[in-house]
Amino acid sequence: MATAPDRSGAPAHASESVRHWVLEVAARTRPDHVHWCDGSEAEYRHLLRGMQADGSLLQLNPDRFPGCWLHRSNPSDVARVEHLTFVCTEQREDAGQNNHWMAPAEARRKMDALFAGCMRGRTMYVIPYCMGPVDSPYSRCGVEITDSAYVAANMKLMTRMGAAALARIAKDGKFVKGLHSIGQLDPERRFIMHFPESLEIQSFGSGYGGNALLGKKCHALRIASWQARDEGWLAEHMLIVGVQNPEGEIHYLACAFPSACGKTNLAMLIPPASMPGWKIWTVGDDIAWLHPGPDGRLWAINPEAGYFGVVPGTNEKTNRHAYEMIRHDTIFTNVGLTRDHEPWWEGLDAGKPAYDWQGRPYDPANGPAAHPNSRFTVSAKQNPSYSPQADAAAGVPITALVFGGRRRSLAPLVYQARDWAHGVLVGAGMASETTAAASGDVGIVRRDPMAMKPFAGYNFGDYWAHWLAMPGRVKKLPGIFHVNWFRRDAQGRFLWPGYGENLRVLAWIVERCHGKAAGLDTPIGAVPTRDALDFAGLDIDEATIAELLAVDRAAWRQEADEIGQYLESYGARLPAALREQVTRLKSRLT
Ligand code: SAT
Ligand code: MN
Repeated sequence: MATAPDRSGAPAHASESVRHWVLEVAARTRPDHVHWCDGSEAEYRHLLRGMQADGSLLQLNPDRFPGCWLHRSNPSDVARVEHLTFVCTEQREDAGQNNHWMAPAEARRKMDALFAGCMRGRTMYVIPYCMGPVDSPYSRCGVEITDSAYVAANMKLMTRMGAAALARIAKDGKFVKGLHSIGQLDPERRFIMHFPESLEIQSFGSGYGGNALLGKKCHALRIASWQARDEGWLAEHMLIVGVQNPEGEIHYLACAFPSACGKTNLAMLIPPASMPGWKIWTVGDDIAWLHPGPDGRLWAINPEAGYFGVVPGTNEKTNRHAYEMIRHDTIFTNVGLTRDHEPWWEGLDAGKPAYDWQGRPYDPANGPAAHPNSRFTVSAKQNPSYSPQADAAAGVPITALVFGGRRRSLAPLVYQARDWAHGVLVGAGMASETTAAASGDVGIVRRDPMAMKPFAGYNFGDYWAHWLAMPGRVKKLPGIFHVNWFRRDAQGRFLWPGYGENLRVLAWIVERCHGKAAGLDTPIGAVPTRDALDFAGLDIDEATIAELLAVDRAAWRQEADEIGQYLESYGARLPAALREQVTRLKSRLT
C-alpha cells in the first residue's frame, strides 16, 4: 500500500465520511482486526493464502489450472434469495409490488440486532470500489464492509477496488454504503436489505455472489436504478457486446436476459465458420449503465470489471473463449473435482468427477457433480474478446437494445418493436422460465420485465414511466428488439442451434437499424423475411424456419391479455402511455 495509514488504520486519502462510517461500524460489529483493501496483487495473494490455510479455498491443480481455486459454499447458500431481499423505502408504494418491502425503521432494528458484535474473532475488510472506469463521469463508487475474505477476493476481480476508488470517493463526496456479514450462514437469519433513499445496503447471513458481492446486483442494479431515475439515466440487467462486420465497423448492442439465460455466452460469442470476417467484442456480460451522451445517442458503460458466470455447460464448443478464460487465475464456486484436483462440471467433455460440489465422493444418485448454479469469478481482462472500450470513460454508443427470455413457445426467434414506446411494452411484457440462479422452482414461466424483476430498486410502474421519458433525453434512440433462443418442438428439442449461430440474428438486428435488412410487419413488430436472415449451412428445415419466425395470432391475443392484466396490477402507477400500447397491440391482433 502506497499511502501511510493513520491511527484508525485508514489510508491517508480516505475521506472523513468513509473513516467515520468505518469506525462506527467497527464499534457495532467488534472485529478483532480491520483491514483496508488496497486492491493490489500482493493483497489478493495474501487473501487466497489465508483462505487456503483456514480451509475455505482449495488450490486446484497448479499445472493444469494455474492460479485457480475452489470454494465450496454452505449447501444452504448457493443462489440469490429473492424472498429474503427487501427494498426499504419510507413509502411502501415506492418499492412497488415487484419488491418485498419493509419499513426502514423496522429493517434497521432487525439488522442492528444481527450485526451487533457479529465480527468478534473475525477480520473486517473495508473494500472501496468504483463501478465503472475510475475516470468516467458515469461511474459511481461504494464501500463494502465485510467479514468474508472470499467476498474481498471476489470484489478484487469484479470491481475496480482499492486506492483509486478511495480517491474518487473523496472527490465525489458521495458513496454507497454496503455492510455485509456472513453471520452464521443461517437461512433463518438471512436478509438482504436495500435503503435506496440513503444509498445503503445491509446484507447478513449469506456468502453467495448476488447476496454478498454488494457491488453487483445490490449496488449496480437495485440502488443504481434508483439513482438513475433521479439523475436521468438507466441501470439495466444487460450485457454489452460489440459486433464487428467484415467491413470493420463495430456496432454495440445492450441485451437484457434473466440470470442464467446465456448473457455471458452471448457477450463472448464466437462467430460461426459461415461468417468469416465477423468479430465480437465483449464490453460487459451482466450490467449496463446507459446514459444520454453529448451527441444525442445513448452511451453504455459496464460498471463491473469481472465476470461471475455460470460454469455448467461451458466447453470448447459452447464457448471456447470462456473455456480458455477460466483455465487460469479463476475462483470456482461449487463445482466438482477430479482425482487430479481439476475442476469438473456437467457439460465438460473430458475428465471424470471424483468429488461433488459438497466435497462428497461423487455419486450420481446425489445429483450433479457441479451445482447447477456453480460459478466462476474471473477478471474480464482474461477474456480473449475483451473490448478495450470497456475501459473508455465515455462508454460505447448503443445501436440496439435487445430483450430476451427463455420461452419454449410463442416468442419468435427475433422481432423488432415499432418504436420506442412499443419497445418499452415489449420489455415490460417479458416473461421467462425460472433458473437455478435464484432459490425456488426452476422452469416456471414468470413475468420478468426487462429481466429486472429481481433487481429494479423501485416501483415498476415508475420504472416504466422513466423508460418512456427517455425520448425527451436521447435524440437518436437505439432500436428495440426481442429475441428467443429457446423455442422447442413438441418433443422438447430446441428449434434453434443457439450459441455462435446467434450472430446471424445479431447481424440482422444491426443491419435493420441501418435500414438495410428486410422485415415483415406483424401485429407484434417486424420479423425478418425468410431471406433476410441467413440460414445457409444450418441443419434446419423450412418448416422449422417458418415456425421460428411465425406469429400465432390466437396465442398472442392470449399473451396480450395476460400482459395487460399483469401491467394493470400496478394500478395507479402504471403509465397511461403503456396502457395505451397494450390497447394498440390488442387491436392489431384482432
Ligand atoms: O445474482 S448473481 O450475481 O449471484 C448471479 C445472477 O443471478 O445473475
Ligand atoms: Mn445477472
